Amino acid sequence: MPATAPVPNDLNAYWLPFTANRAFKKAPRLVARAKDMHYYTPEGRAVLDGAAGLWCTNAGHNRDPIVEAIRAQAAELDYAPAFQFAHPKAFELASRVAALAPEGLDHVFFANSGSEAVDTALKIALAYHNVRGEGARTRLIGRERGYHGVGFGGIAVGGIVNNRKFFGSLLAGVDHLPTTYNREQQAFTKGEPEWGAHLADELERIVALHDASTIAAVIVEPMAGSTGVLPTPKGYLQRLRAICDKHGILLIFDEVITGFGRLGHAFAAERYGVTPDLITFAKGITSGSVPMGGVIVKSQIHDAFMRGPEHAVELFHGYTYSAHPLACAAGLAALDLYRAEGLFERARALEPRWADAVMSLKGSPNVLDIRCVGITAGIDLSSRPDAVGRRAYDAMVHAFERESLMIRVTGDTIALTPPLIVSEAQIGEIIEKVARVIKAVA
Ligand code: PXG
Repeated sequence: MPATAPVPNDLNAYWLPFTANRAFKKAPRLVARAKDMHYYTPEGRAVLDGAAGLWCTNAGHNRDPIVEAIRAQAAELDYAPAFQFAHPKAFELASRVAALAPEGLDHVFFANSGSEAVDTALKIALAYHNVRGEGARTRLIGRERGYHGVGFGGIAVGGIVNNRKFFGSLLAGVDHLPTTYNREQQAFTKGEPEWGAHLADELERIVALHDASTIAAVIVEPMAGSTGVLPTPKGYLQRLRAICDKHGILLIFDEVITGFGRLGHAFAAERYGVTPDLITFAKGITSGSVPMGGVIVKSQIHDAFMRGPEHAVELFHGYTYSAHPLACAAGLAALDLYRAEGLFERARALEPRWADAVMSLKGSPNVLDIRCVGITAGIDLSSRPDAVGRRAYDAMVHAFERESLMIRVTGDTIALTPPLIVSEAQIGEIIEKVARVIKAVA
């Protein structure tokens, strides 16, 4: 076949990420267009978005101000070298992000995804101890059932078996806190469970085992999204903060999902009144419209690098597309939109109504637990015998094909996380559709 031959309707070449490729290619699920709360299939069928894309389109889809900002930026400056040069919007966006972060987190390093943000944060943590003369602090502590993207650093500190077992021995010197989820103690809790703060004390055990002088950082999600919406127990993050302080360990909040309004605040750090040393973000920064991620860093960490000869690079790290002009333009427009429409406050105000709505699914067939916090929910279904993940997979397919609803599933858990513009009527619609889906896969 000549190299220029057209390849119409060929599904073969594209290897889809985190997807059952063979099943998908037998019955593809395509979306061609989107606006606000809906996708549209190539045939024009409207599909209600119960997942904000992949937890990212917090302002809804194809919002005019974001579309316009990207269009204008593409016409004005397509690319600027990220190393040794910069463009004005990179500074503007960094300042805006820092202003949203807790006091003291004043510096922003840009990446292009959550995975890159996590690897960046881990590397800054290691290098920070190094430049301070504590280079023996190389250990990184994550948590079981944590998800920190798919880079080698992220899967090493992450706590998902399938993300780890195929890829070798990963980073040396990583350890994990236990998961904070316990169904017996926490089932059907709205918001943060009462039980489980003591699990933070496991960090003391890890410190005793390895010695604090070998530990660089602890990384946790304030709410574990990917493994099925696991809100941290009341008081847990405060305890983690105290133990980290006691031992000179940096605390990283991975806010790739919880950032930009998902839990009713700019960052979950604000919701919990706990200030980490670094915050990773991605997804909602541009409302999913252009890839972007980054790390917000405490001044004292940033400043530790700012020494040595002034012509010398201080941190040997960065990406060709760090602070890409299109992403910066989209980010500024998204932040303007969040502010103009009060979407973080809206999420906070809607949370009780959302929680009541999702809890109404209690008693539906096979529902073992429902958790919710902010505008998110995780609904655990019992597994089909000998086919873990099959019931939720069937639910996802049925929701899309028969109920015109987009949901996310992980294992046998349904995750709901609609854009923050979701109306009360649309919340009702999502829940009615999910109720029918759960019955259909019983
Ligand atoms: N950290 C956290 C906490 C995440 O949730 C990443 C890092 C990695 O981000 P990137 O941009 O590299 O994918 C994530 C991503 C799901 C789902 O449905 C979750 C994510 C991505 C895709 C799907 O659970 N989280």
